[in-house]
Amino acid sequence: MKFKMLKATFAAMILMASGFANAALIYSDETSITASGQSFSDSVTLSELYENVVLNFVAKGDFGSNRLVETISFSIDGVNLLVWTWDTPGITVVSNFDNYDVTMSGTISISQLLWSTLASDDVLNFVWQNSQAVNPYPTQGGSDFVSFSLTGDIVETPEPSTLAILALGLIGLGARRFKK
Ligand SMILES: [Ca+2]
Ligand SMILES: [Ca+2]
Repeated sequence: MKFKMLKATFAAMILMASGFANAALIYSDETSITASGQSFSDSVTLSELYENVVLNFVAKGDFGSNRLVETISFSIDGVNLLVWTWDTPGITVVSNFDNYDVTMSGTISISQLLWSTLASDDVLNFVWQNSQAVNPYPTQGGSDFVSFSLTGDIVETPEPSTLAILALGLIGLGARRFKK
């Protein structure tokens, strides 16, 4: 029983030291493909600290016939995170209409090292770019679009007062154990 309590206290201390983590949406967008060689850009200002940041990316449309020229690329703050076409390894590809409409989807984990660089100024600039050969074909295989979301665990840094209360609690616990 005593050992269990000690273990629980220890776990609580580690949790406090590392901060609490909550998965949250940082940014998401879905844009229809309506032009050849279309591009997209937007930016978001960060108001939280994040870790374990993940990019979920989906591109549906004319990426299916010529892997050398029908590609999409995506970057944050000028750092290229993907260049995809129908035979890119590690992504899920579904053919909706031969040579004219495929759905490509995948997940990319952003390392903490890269994230700390990207988030250092609290602003993220998103850009995706279809190559010129990617044309809109809404009548073949349905409408074409690019969608993505960026999610991460919010790092909540504990208030100093919370830490003080925890420290007092631990001292109290220790004193009680010592008395026995
Ligand atoms: Ca094409
Ligand atoms: Ca289509």
